[in-house]
Amino acid sequence: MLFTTSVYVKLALLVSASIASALPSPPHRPAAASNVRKRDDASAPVAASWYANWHATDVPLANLSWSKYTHMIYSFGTTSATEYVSLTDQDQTLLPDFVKNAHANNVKALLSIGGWGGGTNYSTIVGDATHRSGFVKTIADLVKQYSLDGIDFDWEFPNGEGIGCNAHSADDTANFLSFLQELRADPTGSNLFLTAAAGIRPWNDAKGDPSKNVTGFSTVLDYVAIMNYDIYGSFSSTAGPNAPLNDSCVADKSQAAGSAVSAVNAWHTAGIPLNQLVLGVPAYGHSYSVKPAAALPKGSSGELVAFPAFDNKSQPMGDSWDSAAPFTDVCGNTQGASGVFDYWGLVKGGWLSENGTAAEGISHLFDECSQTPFVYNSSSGVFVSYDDAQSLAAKGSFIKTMGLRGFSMWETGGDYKDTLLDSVRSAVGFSDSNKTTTSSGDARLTTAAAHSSTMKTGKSATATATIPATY
Ligand SMILES: *[C@@H]1O[C@H](CO)[C@@H](O)[C@H](O)[C@H]1NC(C)=O
Ligand SMILES: *[C@@H]1O[C@H](CO)[C@@H](O)[C@H](O)[C@H]1NC(C)=O
Ligand SMILES: *[C@@H]1O[C@H](CO)[C@@H](O)[C@H](O)[C@H]1NC(C)=O
Ligand SMILES: *[C@@H]1O[C@H](CO)[C@@H](O)[C@H](O)[C@H]1NC(C)=O
Ligand SMILES: *[C@@H]1O[C@H](CO)[C@@H](O)[C@H](O)[C@H]1NC(C)=O
Ligand SMILES: *[C@@H]1O[C@H](CO)[C@@H](O)[C@H](O)[C@H]1NC(C)=O
Ligand SMILES: *[C@@H]1O[C@H](CO)[C@@H](O)[C@H](O)[C@H]1NC(C)=O
Ligand SMILES: CC(=O)N[C@H]1CO[C@H](CO)[C@@H](O)[C@@H]1O
Repeated sequence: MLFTTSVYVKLALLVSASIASALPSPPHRPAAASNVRKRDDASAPVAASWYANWHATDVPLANLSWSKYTHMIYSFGTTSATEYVSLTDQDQTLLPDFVKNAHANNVKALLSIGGWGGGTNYSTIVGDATHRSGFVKTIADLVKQYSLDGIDFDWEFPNGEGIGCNAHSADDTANFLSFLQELRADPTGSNLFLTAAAGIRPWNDAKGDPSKNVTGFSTVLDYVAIMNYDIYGSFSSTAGPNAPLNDSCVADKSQAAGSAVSAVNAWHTAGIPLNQLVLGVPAYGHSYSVKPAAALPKGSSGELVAFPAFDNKSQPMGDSWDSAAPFTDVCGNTQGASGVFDYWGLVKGGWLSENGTAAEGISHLFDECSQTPFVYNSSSGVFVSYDDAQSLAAKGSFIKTMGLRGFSMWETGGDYKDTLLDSVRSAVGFSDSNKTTTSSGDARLTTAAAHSSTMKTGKSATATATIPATY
């Protein structure tokens, strides 16, 4: 997740009315060596979450609702141009415990490498043949040492500065693909569950624009998780939805900063099959300092505004996981409070009742276009854009309708009594008690195929209701 000004989010949105003429062919991978773990069924739906190691004390591994997940992603190992993947002392004990818990619950255990602050050396590593081989070997060794089922590559973002000091080059995306191909050619790498966490636009090409053809990645990655959050934040010119489902319906086109709808279209058009796309969903929201006249122009009994002006020099404190104490980030820059409210933080902080309704004295809006909620405290001037059970049900329905692979939630510990997790699981079609979906894998693939052909011809009557006309 992003906490600071990002060049990436300011990139022009790729608007494409035309649909890719060449649809991606089915994934092909090198033959599996016989002594390694059997690959997952390529259509098996995904209920995943990123587990943030820095919240391990508050979110004990033994307390997680393991039965509700298919994949769990330990976050983060960081990139290093000398040792390739760096783990901390804490990871030496926490990661084995994580894997043990996952396997005891029949959940695939992945290690995520990178993250907002941990990807500074990705470009250096994948940009050099010796380093690429070293990275492959390091991953193979880590997988064996920790009994991992897979690796998640969270590079934020190729050919960009990311947090501000990422090494980057015009060849980043091409080198990333070369590296993944080399990893797949390795006997251990060939059988891993490999995923990438990506932004809402396909990885940058050599010119710094979203790539038009990332088909090659679909043959080496099991899925790409689109991190559809931080779409609005402290870096934006107004407050707005953290994780919009849709942005083609905004009243003012300048408010269309990205969404699940436009991101899925962009990645699919660039060549990733729908059933290899996972929607990243947040269990948190962003806060802003907003004056009552901007948030509630028609007075306290009028409707809350979704895109009010805010004071970017006065970042409110988020919940108790946030801190006002300045710290120095990996780039050497001083950072303050993030203003992040986890979903539990909104409940425990008195914004929401346990059932998710806004507390007495708190203004609330469920925005139609973004399908996300907002709350506002006019006494303190704090405005929060977040996700709740209703917005996650809308995202889950979208995942199901589009035939996406599933969801992945940032972060495991953000929820309150599984309110968000249960909502998105149920809307995607997972049963209450176990990991299977209520609809069969075949039905999901049929749906995806129908969407693909509709996108090509633009003609199917049945699909017009579910495929957005514009993105
Ligand atoms: C974890 O679960 C145990 C046993 O149910 C409980 O006593 C403890 O309070 C829980 N810890 C947290 C941080 O939720
Ligand atoms: C996209 O890339 C794939 C894999 O590299 C290639 O086979 C295909 O021809 C490309 N498609 C287009 C339209 O350039
Ligand atoms: C805060 O907003 C002002 C006015 O829109 C803008 O000039 C400035 O760059 C913003 N600061 C940050 C840190 O985004
Ligand atoms: C997104 O908005 C467009 C334009 O209003 C609409 O046609 C489409 O159905 C919406 N899609 C979803 C998934 O809400
Ligand atoms: C939600 O909880 C609040 C506070 O307990 C209560 O006043 C309200 O009636 C509840 N709403 C629903 C829809 O259950
Ligand atoms: C709303 O703001 C008032 C005044 O700062 C504060 O006393 C109250 O606790 C706030 N409510 C919430 C839910 O943050
Ligand atoms: C899992 O859920 C499905 C659908 O509800 C049910 O048919 C099946 O018996 C359940 N399996 C287990 C192990 O609970
Ligand atoms: C070992 C290594 O490669 N470290 C570098 C990773 O990137 C950061 C940020 O650019 C550098 O400061 C490190 O030297």
